[in-house]
Amino acid sequence: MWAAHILSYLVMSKVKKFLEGCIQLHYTPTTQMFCVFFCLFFCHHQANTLPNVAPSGTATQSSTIPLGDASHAIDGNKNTYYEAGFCTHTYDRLNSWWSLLLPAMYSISSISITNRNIVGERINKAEILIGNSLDNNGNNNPRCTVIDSIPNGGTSTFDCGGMIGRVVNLYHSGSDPQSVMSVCEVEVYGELYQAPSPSLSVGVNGGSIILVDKKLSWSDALFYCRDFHRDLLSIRNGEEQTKVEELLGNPTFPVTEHVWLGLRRYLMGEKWFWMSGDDPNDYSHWRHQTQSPIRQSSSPCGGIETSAPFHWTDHSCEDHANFICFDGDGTDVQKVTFFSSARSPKLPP
Ligand SMILES: [Ca+2]
Repeated sequence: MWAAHILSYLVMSKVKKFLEGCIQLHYTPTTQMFCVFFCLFFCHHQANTLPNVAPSGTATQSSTIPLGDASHAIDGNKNTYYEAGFCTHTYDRLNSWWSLLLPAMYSISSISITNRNIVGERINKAEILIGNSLDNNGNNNPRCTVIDSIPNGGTSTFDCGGMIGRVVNLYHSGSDPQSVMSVCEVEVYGELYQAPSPSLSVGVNGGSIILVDKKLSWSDALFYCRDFHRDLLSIRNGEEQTKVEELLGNPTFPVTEHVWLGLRRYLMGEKWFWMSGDDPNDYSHWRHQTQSPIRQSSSPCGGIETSAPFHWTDHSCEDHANFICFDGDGTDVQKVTFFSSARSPKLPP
């Protein structure tokens, strides 16, 4: 009786494993339909129902040895023989990393990693990081877990509990004795949390300025820009002001009478500052030039008018307005941290 039960369990496990693998592999649609149908009976609804979103992203890594392209971890092929050309491989250097930039923000439930068939211990102690920051190549993001080990040629799944982000990294940190990052497949299971809105952009020195087709309060606009780009825009000189005027002069969608910039006034004072941390005294284009950039105002949130002469103005922080983000290389200055009780506690700062 018990022997029959154990045998039955073993057979069911094999069937379940086969069917789940069948669903995840890129077979023909008809074959996948067959697998899904039978999995309803055999898999006990334990198969990961969320899609693997990793192939929609772009993979990079700290360095690449021949045949070890970063994209091999998201090519859909779990072949674990390195020489076959379906695995990644960095050089043997400190702090090696592999990074995946997704096209939107996802709530990530789990990550599966397929290890090489030999020297699998190289993955030991690597951190799985998830977030929205691209600073330090994405290696400053919150940690999902530290990998203890993955068997040679095996696939292990790590629960990340719905962490939110569009950057997924594998990272050998400074305290980690391993130095080569090499994996054969990374699957990221999650659901769309927030997709970027349509936008219009122009290039500036070192990056681009992006007018977003979405209307948000000042603080939500700040979070949006920090999630999908670098920050709400700072205008640091006349050249950047001219670029913004070009952008606002020819919008391809209706825009509000003013759009948000990263301008903020100290609540207890008269001094305005840029959320990017850039010096607010370098350049200004306030309506009342004699009072700028230091003046008392009714509202601590600043933007720019969308018609000539494109003055900077303050408006109620709760106004839902379009806004301009900046994307590109970071400057030496430190961003100003902003907290909001309305922000979901699941979101990384
Ligand atoms: Ca692969």
